[in-house]
Amino acid sequence: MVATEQVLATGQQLDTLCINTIRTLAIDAVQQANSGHPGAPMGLAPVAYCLWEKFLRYDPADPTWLNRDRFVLSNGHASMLLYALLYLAEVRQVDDQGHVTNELAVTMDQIKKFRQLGSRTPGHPESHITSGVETTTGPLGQGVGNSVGMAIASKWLAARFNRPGYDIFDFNIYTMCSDGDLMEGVGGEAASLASHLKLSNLCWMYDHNSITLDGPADWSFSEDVATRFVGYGWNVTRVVDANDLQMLSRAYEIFHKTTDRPTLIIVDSHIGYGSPHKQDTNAAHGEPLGEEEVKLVKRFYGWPEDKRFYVPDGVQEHFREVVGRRGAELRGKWSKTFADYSQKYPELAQQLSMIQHHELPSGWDKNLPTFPADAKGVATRESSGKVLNAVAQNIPWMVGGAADLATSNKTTLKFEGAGEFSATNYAGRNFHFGVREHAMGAAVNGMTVSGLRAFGATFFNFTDYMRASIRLAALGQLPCIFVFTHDSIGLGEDGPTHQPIEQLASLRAMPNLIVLRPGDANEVTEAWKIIAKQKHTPVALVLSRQNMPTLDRTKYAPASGVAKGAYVLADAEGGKPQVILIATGSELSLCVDAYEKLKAEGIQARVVSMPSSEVFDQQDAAYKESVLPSDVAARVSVEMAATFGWERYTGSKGRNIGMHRFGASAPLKDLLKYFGFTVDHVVEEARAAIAGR
Ligand SMILES: Cc1ncc(C[n+]2csc(CCOP(=O)(O)OP(=O)(O)O)c2C)c(N)n1
Ligand SMILES: [Mg+2]
Repeated sequence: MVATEQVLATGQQLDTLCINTIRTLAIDAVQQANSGHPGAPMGLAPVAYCLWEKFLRYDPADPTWLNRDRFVLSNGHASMLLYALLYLAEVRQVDDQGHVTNELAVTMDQIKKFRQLGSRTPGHPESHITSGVETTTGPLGQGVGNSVGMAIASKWLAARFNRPGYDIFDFNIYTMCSDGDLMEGVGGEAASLASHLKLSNLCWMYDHNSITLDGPADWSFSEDVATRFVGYGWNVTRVVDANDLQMLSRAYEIFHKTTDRPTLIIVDSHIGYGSPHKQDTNAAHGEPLGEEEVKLVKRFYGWPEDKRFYVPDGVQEHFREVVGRRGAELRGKWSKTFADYSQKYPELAQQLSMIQHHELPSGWDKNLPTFPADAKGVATRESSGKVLNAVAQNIPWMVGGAADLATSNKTTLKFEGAGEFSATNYAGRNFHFGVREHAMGAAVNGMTVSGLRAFGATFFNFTDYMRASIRLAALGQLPCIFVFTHDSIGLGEDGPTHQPIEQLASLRAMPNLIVLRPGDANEVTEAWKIIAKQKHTPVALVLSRQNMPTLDRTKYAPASGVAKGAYVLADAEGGKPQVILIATGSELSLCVDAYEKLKAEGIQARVVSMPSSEVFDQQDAAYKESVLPSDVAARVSVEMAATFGWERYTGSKGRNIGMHRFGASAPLKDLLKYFGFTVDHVVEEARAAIAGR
């Protein structure tokens, strides 16, 4: 052998050794946990390895580097693939303050604790737990959706922050995905949006392994994916053997050369590559291989059969020398450029620091509107549109849009320079997500995880279409802003298909989500203050289509009480109520009217406005007691929605006015009467509560 061939041969051997290390780590971790999916990492290891080894611009020493390429594992069930890569590349853990530590994000100990309580290696990747995990994945389709938001963020940041000679942002998003990701509707919505926006920085690697959990993929999936994606406007390329590193490299190079659209690399792979069982049959594969098969597979790989969690000499070194060194060089170069940039454009550099840490610029709350008392009032969607326009002017990286309902949702940013985001203007701040609620949710998550304060809007009823994304925002601790208008039967004539009933209760049941349903225009302003301050919690802002009075705050308590989630708006003389009326949103003024009527009758009532039960629950016991004194059992909640959950605040003797069926198509005033949202009904229930009936 001549010297060059020798080098090549050694190089290839080293590649194989690295790839098989990833595979066997996945096999051993799943076996030890007696739970998990070894097959996908075994099939996909070369696809991920080729990317990390040759192309990914990523410095394991700083997983917070702003311009790092993002690797997203949308088929989150293959989590061990990601954990093995993070381990081998020695990616560092970032602490709660965002500082990079010397600790490894994934140690061998953590790999051995795969899927165990408190480990950094949960069953599916969770970005708030493990540094290097760019976004939380597992529900198929969400990761590909997130990756579209990340690609949007990269383009937006580049358009807003790059300056001649200073390409601060040009990062790419590489997303591994599976049959399930492409079967899920959200995957299709996201793909459609990505090509419409010509996101050339987005690459999906599709694991075309012809199998799903139930059996052969063609039991349920027989379309021509390539043709579908060509139809979307993607650049589609194919690698017919997942083990062919050369062809994989070529495919990644094609992606790099493609400047006008996203790229799909269809990779034909064998799930459980190397396993006599899994490879050739359609056996179920979401389970450990079993001791016997582990041995057979290791023999096939030329691996010592009895060694577990074996990392041969040279593997980690190779990652260090190649991935680590390239990453360090690239980041070093970038940091020098960024240092110059910071000198030249200190304001922009400072903004980037705030973006990275979800911090607010000083003066973020200046010029927020206050609204004078007005009996006719204004819909909260209207007042919210005004407040949003003020807040967004103060926070230049607040961006977003609606799922084709911007004029109804009132979310358009109208001030000078806001602009429309499009394939020809990546600097725009108004987004048109199209009638794609789910992809909007997933994209907003991806934009938020990239530092932007992104909002997405639709009718409240359609939260059901995007709920999985809202849930991942909550789980992944992303401060996303979801704006939902047409919040109840109050929307009127559109009828029960559009009238939310159970959505409030169901979103309130979701951990780490703040639901805010403000009760007048000034409460809207206060609600936006809560939203702006979030760093780890998404908010669902729930707004009305119909007008509601702007309450006279000289007569009633100031709206600043919203900051505590619930507050006493109007009180009994001496603060000793016989009955407490609790309301949110448009029902607040109804309770105020009932309160006045009760007062005229000599009944001592209190009105509590509770725009956010989550925020109220966080207050100390003394405050909660001051708002809802335990010795007042006569309580009435009023909300045009399912009453589920209100018992927590009204107690066993309380009464709940709400919706116990779907709504109806009719003018608002008829609906209010028909469903009992009248002053007389509230008064009647208040009397009944006092009487203990
Ligand atoms: C939304 C959603 N539905 C169902 C599942 C459960 N699940 C996990 S993997 C999988 C399908 C596996 O098929 P494929 O996507 O082709 O992945 P592969 O098994 O080939 O790795 C399913 C249904 C899920 N994770 N997410
Ligand atoms: Mg599959």
